[in-house]
Amino acid sequence: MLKLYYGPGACSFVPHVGLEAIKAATGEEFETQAVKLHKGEQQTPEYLALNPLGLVPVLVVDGRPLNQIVAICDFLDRRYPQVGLLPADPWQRAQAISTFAWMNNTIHPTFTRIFRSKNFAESDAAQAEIKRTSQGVFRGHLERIQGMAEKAAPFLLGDKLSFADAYALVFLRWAGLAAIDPASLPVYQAYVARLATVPPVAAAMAREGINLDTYQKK
Ligand SMILES: N[C@@H](CCC(=O)N[C@@H](CS)C(=O)NCC(=O)O)C(=O)O
Repeated sequence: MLKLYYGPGACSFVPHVGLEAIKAATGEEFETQAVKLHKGEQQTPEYLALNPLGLVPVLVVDGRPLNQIVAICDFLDRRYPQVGLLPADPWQRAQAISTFAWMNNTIHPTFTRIFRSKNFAESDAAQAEIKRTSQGVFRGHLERIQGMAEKAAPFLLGDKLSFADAYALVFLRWAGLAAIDPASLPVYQAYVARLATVPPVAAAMAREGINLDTYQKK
């Protein structure tokens, strides 16, 4: 049995979309548990037993917890290769993981510096500076994704929905929270709007109770 612990709108959306795609293609059911990050539910002893870092996502597979998005998604793809969430060809697969790893280990932590700047500096001035500089770096990454979206056919990695698409959607939602107007990235915005109508993506968004309307002008 598969059970995903997720935070609504958080990076756990990436394996969530994968699980919905697997369910649609194979009929494999999964359970979900929402974790209220703003209430600190990721810090309870029960949750820390699943992930000692106190982070979502966790995928519990037959009672065994698995942490880290890249590992979770690699596991899902290897267990259900027929769904095609990552390419089968070794070179194409490596290229897909290269993009996916960049999203997870570079773009994602850049947003964390904006969203949780208190974790990175003590003074208000230093936090504001981290936020400001990270916002510029984050935007640069989004522009690179926009370049990829220009060539989407119709998905980032070709003709199949992949984890990279789900991450791209998460980042554009986060851009809104970081006071970056998604309309200033029109090709990216149009690609994400299309993505949101793809059934596994729409199903994960509905369960998480999220939409694309996150822009907070500052
Ligand atoms: N490298 C981790 C990143 C996970 C992560 O940063 N999760 C965030 C949500 S997007 C979280 O749980 N934050 C809660 C907190 O910081 O307390 C992974 O790939 O799973």
